[in-house]
Amino acid sequence: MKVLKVVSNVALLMVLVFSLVACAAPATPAPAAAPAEKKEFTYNTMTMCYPQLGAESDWRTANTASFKETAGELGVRLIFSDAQQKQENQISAMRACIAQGVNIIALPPVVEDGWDAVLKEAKDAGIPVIIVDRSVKADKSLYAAHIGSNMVQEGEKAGNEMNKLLPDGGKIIELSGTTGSGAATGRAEGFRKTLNKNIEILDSQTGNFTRAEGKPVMEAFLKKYGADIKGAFIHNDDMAIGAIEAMKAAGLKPGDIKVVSVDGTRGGFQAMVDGWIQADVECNPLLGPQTMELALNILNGKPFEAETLTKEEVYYPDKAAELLPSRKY
Ligand code: GYE
Repeated sequence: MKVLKVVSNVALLMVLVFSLVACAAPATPAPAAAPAEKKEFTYNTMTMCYPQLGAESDWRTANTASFKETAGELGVRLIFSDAQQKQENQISAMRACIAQGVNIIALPPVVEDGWDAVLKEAKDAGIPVIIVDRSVKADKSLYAAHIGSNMVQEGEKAGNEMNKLLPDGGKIIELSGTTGSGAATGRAEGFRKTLNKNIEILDSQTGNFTRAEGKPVMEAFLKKYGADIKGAFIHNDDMAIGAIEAMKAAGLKPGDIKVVSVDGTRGGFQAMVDGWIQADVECNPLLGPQTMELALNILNGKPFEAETLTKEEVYYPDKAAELLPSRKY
């Protein structure tokens, strides 16, 4: 009985309170536009989706490690996948993340075109997207920010190095990155912009950023153009390492062909120590910490940079041995 009474008293009280609130409402209207208290994200409450494009190079391995390690250190929940260099896999991974209701997506796009539909799906679901590393050709309203390297500038640096290495001009070949990727397109463009007129690009083929594909492409170049090749612009260190194997097999000595490469991985540094690469344009894969900080700012409505470009140098054989032990990737 006693319990019942308490219950009925509570019920009565609640009716009273509700009617009071209801009566009071018109007198002191709550500001109609006031949003419900917005929760502040912390690293511990943030879920980030990272549909990685593949595992094609040492650069990529370091980039994956940077995201996984940073997430582990900060307590971010990271949903990671590997698309094996296939755009359709990246798109399905993104769709799965959207369906799961992640807070934010960081996308390293394998190629530049073809992202509009899935970016729009993310936007409609209220999930901001940060484009990481390579660029996309999509309307800027479809993503929140981009963080990565200026690929055109990397190509320009490579062109300057080739000019210095072949002051009297000569014929060269280009081993390019994945066709249609922002990295390959930008590097090719910047390179051609700065290359001296007395240097002729005999041929350009893709090696898809891998050692395995870089080697046969170089073999074919050597067969076709032989001693005419004075220089090689190679879009990453992994393909350069594959190409060096082909050069060795063809009986060439370090420096016979002047090689300008990109990335600045340990493998690239070792090739400089061994005399095979004459200049290595740095491209920094360690984007995890900056991307997660950016993500938190975006989610919390704080000011953030829509474009963050990584600071990068050019490395040469003379310092390679000294710097190699301190290289992080
Ligand atoms: O140079 C290459 C990797 O997109 C910057 O992709 C990246 C490039 C990098 O496979 O090694």
